[in-house]
Amino acid sequence: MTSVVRTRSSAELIGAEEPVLAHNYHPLPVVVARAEGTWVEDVEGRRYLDMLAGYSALNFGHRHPALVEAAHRQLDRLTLTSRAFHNDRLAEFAERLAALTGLDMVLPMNTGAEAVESGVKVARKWAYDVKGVPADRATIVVAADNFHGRTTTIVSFSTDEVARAGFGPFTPGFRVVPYNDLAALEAAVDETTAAVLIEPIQGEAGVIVPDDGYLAGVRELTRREGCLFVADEIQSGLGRTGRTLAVEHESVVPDVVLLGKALGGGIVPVSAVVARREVLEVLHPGEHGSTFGGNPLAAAVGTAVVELLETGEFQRRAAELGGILHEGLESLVGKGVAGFRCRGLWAGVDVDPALGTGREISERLMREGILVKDTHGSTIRLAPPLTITAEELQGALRTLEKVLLQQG
Ligand code: IF1
Repeated sequence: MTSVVRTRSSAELIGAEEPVLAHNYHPLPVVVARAEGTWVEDVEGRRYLDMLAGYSALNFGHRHPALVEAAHRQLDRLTLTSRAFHNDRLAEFAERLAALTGLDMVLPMNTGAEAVESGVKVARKWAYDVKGVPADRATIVVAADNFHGRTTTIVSFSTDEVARAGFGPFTPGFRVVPYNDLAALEAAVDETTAAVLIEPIQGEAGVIVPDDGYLAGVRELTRREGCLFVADEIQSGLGRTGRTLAVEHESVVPDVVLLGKALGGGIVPVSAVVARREVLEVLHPGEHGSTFGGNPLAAAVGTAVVELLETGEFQRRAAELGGILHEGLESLVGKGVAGFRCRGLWAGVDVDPALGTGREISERLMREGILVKDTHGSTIRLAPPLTITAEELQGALRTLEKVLLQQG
């Protein structure tokens, strides 16, 4: 050993972080130091099964060998050019991502919020240039309890007061309707409507799966009314639900699909707006961009992610293992679980409030070696890496059962 690593305890690191780090998060008291596949290890060497997977940014697990190899290879060759020049990795990424999603054109960005912002801008520009909406009159219809990110424009159409309060003035031009309600959507859409922007499954809201027919209904309605269907698949997409995109469960092809999270393989932030040509071709040089969007490292990792998804293996695993997750949760209903929603390897579990808040359940699971994250109230969400084995998943379900049987 030539270098000495000074190890610090969890308690020391948690305490040390407090004074200088903005307090916009309240993490579980675990300090992760390394990870591989579905497992993470803390600074004291304790191992945990990762049942959150970076909010689905780690769909392929931590440090998937094919993704790490792609990143290493690219690090040794070229990392950043800016879009002032071409790079030799971006075209392949765009072509393969478009083919994977069944759409025509790709606008590369970095974070999810940037993909949403870009989707909003492109939808508005399409409304003016193609649909003929009078200048500055375009509206976008969104759903209540949405989560699309944290920028000022995006929180402008959030209905979560914690995410909004104190950040006004807000961007106008959004109409909010209840989720999973086609009649309300129809009433809100008019000749000014550029787009309907929804999550095919609402993540932050508690993994809310709409009724069968809703997504197909949104597709039919937007086509009939002459506005765009923009699907935020940043969390639901890329294998999570057992399909490449969650909209595929209803054989729907939106006009615009927003991708992020897992597109970066858990290595770098990579997001994209993927759309029909008629929509993305409204952008001309100088009208939109990003220093980092489409950089060669991101493109190399993103291409490797697309390559993994092209095999269909991860979608298949999510569908099959989703069956185990569904059955396991079903067997816990009435035994600490008040209700749950599940699609593929993604579940929102409402714990009986008498047993504790979602936070308390998450802390108990952490002490049993399982990492999850609560959402509102007594709901926890489960979204393990799609590489999880049946045995690991069954073990996690047994641990959940044990935790639910514990004291109140
Ligand atoms: C946080 C939730 C998950 C997203 C959808 C866009 C974005 C997200 C559908 C923005 C981001 C995050 C961000 C993270 C918590 C988180 C989240 F709880 F809020 F809902 F994943 F479950 N569209 N989701 O879910 O992407 O800009 O973050 O890359 O703490 O804000 P981003």
